[in-house]
Amino acid sequence: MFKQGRLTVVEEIQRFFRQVCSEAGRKGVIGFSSVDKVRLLPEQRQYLQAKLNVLGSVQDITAVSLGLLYHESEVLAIPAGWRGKPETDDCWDDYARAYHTVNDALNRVAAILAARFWGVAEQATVAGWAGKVKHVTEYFPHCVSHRAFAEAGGLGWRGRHGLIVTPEDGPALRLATLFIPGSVSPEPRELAGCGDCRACLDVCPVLHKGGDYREACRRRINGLHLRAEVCGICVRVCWERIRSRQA
Ligand code: B12
Ligand code: SF4
Ligand code: SF4
Repeated sequence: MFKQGRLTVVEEIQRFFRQVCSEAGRKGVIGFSSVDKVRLLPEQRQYLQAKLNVLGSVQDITAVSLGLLYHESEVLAIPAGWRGKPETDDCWDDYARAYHTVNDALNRVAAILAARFWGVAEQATVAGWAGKVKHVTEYFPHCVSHRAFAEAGGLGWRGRHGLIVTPEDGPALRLATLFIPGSVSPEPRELAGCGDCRACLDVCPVLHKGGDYREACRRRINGLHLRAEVCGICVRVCWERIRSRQA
């Protein structure tokens, strides 16, 4: 790993990240992986290659996974059990608003880090397409999977619902990825995994559809007509499980 002054680049990024997270008023988690070692869909590898051209002909590129956690009140706005549609007295839309707030904060944090460390950032999400997209696969050529890098960087494990589950706060976070020149060796992290828990599978009928759950989830989210492309019931249920393990 290369050094810059007394701190390694990793330590410097971690320190800087903590500072910008605290300015954004959110807790953050960060992880590092080698871009070459992460398995991506061919269309996402192609998208990434084009994006990385701005870094020139560097040999090694490190993916820096950035996660910003939701506040507890935002997670508690999600219904605690399955709900077919919003009810007049629930606060589900507060979670939808938080989706925008966290995405904006993440995009800002990623842009600040990209400028400081000569990198290029992948924004939090492909937002505002929900009305135009006819099938979930239409998203894939226009982004890289943050989860693939977050998993490789040890931010968390891939839960049974497909999301990244962190020991800090379960899946109640949003992700972005920064790509910087240079190579790092990822720090191994102790991750408990799902064990015998199946709470997300029990709560969500969509997750029983195997690989097809992605398209079924997209349709369900569209049908909810919340203020953002969210549902999040699997997030809430999992978050509660992880919290109860910590108690
Ligand atoms: C498209 C999309 C959706 C679609 C499809 C979801 C999906 N599972 O793919 C819809 C609209 C349904 C959706 C729903 C949700 N989403 Co969404 N979504 C995305 C988006 C924009 C792209 C995801 C993507 O690339 N999918 C492609 C699949 C194939 O990727 P993957 O499963 O990670 O697999 C990778 C590797 O495993 C490997 N791989 C897998 N299969 C194969 C096969 C081969 C042959 C190869 C070579 C490689 C390979 O390559 C893949 C791609 O790199 C990301 C943002 C981003 N840029 O990452 C957010 C994201 C995944 N969503 C997120 C969230 C939170 C949600 C929701 C909870 C909505 C909400 N907030 O209420 C639900 C949960 C659904 C679920 N259980 O997964 C978060 C996840 C955070 C976390 N903790 O993990 C993300 C990362 C957004 C963010 N910035 O934080 N989402
Ligand atoms: S709810 Fe349980 S099974 Fe589902 S991802 Fe979380 S820990 Fe794993
Ligand atoms: S976000 Fe998708 S996977 Fe999660 S509970 Fe809702 S419908 Fe199921």
